[in-house]
Amino acid sequence: MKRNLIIAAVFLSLILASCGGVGGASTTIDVTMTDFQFQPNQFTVPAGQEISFSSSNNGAVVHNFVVMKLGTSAGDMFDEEDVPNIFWEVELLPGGSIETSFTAPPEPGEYEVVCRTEGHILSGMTGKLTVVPAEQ
Ligand SMILES: [Cu+2]
Repeated sequence: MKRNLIIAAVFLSLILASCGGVGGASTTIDVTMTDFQFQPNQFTVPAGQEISFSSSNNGAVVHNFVVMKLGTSAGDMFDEEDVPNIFWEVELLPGGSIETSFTAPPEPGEYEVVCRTEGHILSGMTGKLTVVPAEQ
C-alpha cells in the first residue's frame, strides 16, 4: 500500500512538471523603460497566447517597445525600411504607463525587441522575446 502511494506521488510530480510553464514562459510582460534600457530585457512567452503587457517609462524621453517580426532586425538604427517588419509596438511618453495586451507570435523563435526612438538601439535599448511552443 505504501509503495502504491509513492508511485502515485512520483506520477503526480511528473504530471505537475509537464504542466508547469515551458522554459519559464509567462503570459505576462512587465517592463520598465529607462534612459536607455528595458528592465528586464529578456522575455519568454507561449506562442499564440494572449500576453498581458504592462509598462512604464521612467525616463526623460519617449520610448517604445517594438517587437520585430521573426527573422528581422532593425540593425543599429531603426528607420523607415524597418517599419514593415514591426510585429507589435507600444509607445510611451516620459512618465507614461500602459496596461494592454497583445497576441504572441504563432511561430516559436527569438524575436528582437528594440526601442525605435532615434539613437536608442545604439544606446543599448534592445531586448529579446523568446516564443516557445504553447501547451496543448
Ligand atoms: Cu528608448
